[in-house]
Amino acid sequence: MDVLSSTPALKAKDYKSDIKPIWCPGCGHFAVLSAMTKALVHLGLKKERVAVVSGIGCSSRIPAYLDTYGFHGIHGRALAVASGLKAARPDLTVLVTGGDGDGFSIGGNHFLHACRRNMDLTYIVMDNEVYGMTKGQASPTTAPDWTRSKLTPHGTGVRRFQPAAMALAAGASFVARGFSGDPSALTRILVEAMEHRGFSFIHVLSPCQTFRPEQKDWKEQVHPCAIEPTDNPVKAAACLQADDGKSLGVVFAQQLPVWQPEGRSTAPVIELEEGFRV
Ligand SMILES: Cc1ncc(C[n+]2csc(CCOP(=O)(O)OP(=O)(O)O)c2C)c(N)n1
Ligand code: SF4
Repeated sequence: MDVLSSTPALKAKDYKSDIKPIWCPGCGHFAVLSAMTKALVHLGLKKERVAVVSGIGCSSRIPAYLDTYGFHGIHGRALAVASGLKAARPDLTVLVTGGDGDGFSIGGNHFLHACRRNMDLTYIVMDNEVYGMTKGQASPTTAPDWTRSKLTPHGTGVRRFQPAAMALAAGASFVARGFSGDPSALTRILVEAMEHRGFSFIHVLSPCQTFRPEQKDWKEQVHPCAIEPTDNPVKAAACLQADDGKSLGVVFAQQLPVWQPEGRSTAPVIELEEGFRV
């Protein structure tokens, strides 16, 4: 069955909160928000069974725009918070959202260890190769010769971080790339990612209209991934290493051991605090 034509109990708008996004007109993040609500519709998830956790950035505002449980956290710490939540409440579907700055700069170490821990989380990174919220500084995915930021007038001169290849190498059990300019395909990827048991990483190309206007050309540059989804990490790695960063689709999906702590802490917070007292 086509994931976009199922008959839902809730509609996409039911998953949206009353808060209107304050993103710039044309920001790619609008389409990602919309794809997320459509994926939730398809999976028929009850709003109270879903939690969306983020860090800080334009992309990290997403929890406020959804009528699910949400936590708009601190910069780079979304995966730490989400992992704690999933450990305590394995019954919830936990989604994590953020940007390339949030996830790969300050949050880079959490990213690597979340991949290898392989908890059942879905991590959606909206990559616009810039820090949008703080007005256009270079991020780890910015090309070394991008000179439009006053902080790096000669470019960073530093090789780009390769999010999908890194996720695979670090142990993520589902790796895909989507594009905000193709929201239907992105919705399908999100559905697959949320159905996958384990850590799903979705690298979403999501242009910043304001600080990277040239990214409007991405719609001419994206193309389908060279391989069908594989459970062979060597094949997936070869594909991603040869990749231009603009190929779309699910690259890798494999059932790997999922880390989930046994039992739950029953200690009240006051008792835990006591344990840390010096
Ligand atoms: C500890 C800390 N350091 C720096 C910042 C400033 N800061 C806020 S958002 C952000 C980067 C946002 O970029 P990205 O995650 O790529 O998201 P976008 O805004 O592009 O969607 C930075 C550096 C902060 N809020 N907290
Ligand atoms: S600054 Fe860029 S990322 Fe932020 S809302 Fe505007 S277009 Fe989107």
